[in-house]
Amino acid sequence: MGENGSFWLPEAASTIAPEVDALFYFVYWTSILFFVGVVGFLIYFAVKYRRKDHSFVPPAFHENKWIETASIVIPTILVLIVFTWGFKVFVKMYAAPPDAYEITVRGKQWYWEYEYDNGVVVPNEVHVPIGRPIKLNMSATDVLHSYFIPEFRVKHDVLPNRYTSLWFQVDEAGEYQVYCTEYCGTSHSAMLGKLIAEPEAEFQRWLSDQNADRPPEELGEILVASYNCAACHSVDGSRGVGPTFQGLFGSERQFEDGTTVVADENYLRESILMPAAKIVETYPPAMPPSYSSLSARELDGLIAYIKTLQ
Ligand code: HEC
Ligand SMILES: [Cu+2]
Repeated sequence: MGENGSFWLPEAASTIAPEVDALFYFVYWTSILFFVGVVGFLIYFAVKYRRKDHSFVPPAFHENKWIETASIVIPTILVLIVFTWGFKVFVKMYAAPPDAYEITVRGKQWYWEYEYDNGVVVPNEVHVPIGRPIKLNMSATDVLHSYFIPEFRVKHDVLPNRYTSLWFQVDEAGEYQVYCTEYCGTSHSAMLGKLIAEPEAEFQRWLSDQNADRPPEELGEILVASYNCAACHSVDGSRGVGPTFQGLFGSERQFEDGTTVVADENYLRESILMPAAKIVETYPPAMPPSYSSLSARELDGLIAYIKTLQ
């Protein structure tokens, strides 16, 4: 339980959590109000109208239309409020914003496996950036599991034969407990994971460190897919928005300005970090400059991979 948790609810750490709690407290306090009201009147009437002596015969009594109408209308209104309110929060909870950062989650006996879009796979300890929506695309490789983070008020079944998802956004750095809440065999209770929410820069650093022991060519291949280089560069010789990577390394490049160069590691490096420096002849200067922040390791990987495409 976090420092802001109460004695019965854990800390409300995600952006949706306060909304879930508000609805919960509305239902809770109206229930308390009605419980106290009903029991209060019950006691009051039991005392007030108790039979005072044995010869007493109560007078004939008719219903009160106002009380009957009120006892139908008021609960109906309350139920409708809870329905519309609940429906709104439900929709918000299950429709992830389109710009959400997506992580693949696999429930396994008995741990959670996470796969990031750059191919990093980590067991049980997931790092996420704060301040932006995170969407978990989940499936199980064996039996039913269920993904639950109490502090975020999100929970969803994880199934072997289909995808489910949930999303959340955390705005403050912290460490949270992930539970499996669907009995999944012997070590179900040990299926505990950790979620670490941290600032974007720290998260990116962590993420690139995770690739540390992957061979560079393999990392490069993954990055070409995850950074979407493949949208413009083919690896089979066909012409796309950009030149193909096949046969690129070691070949002579012709540029718009008439100069030429033999494509070595330094040329590839420059082409990725500063695409506008040299424009390949017959191609538009369409490559985005967004790769200038790639880590040295990612760059090495991409270059190593391009070198394999002869
Ligand atoms: C939106 C399309 C687009 C994307 C995405 C893109 N590129 Fe390019 N790239 C180009 C174009 C167009 C050129 C040719 C013009 C130029 O030289 O800038 C090019 C040129 C290059 C070159 C020099 C190629 C040659 O034949 O000399 C390299 C290397 C390269 N890109 C690597 C990458 C890598 C690695 C990525 C992903 C991290 C990437 N590109 C993503 C469009 C793209
Ligand atoms: Cu489980």
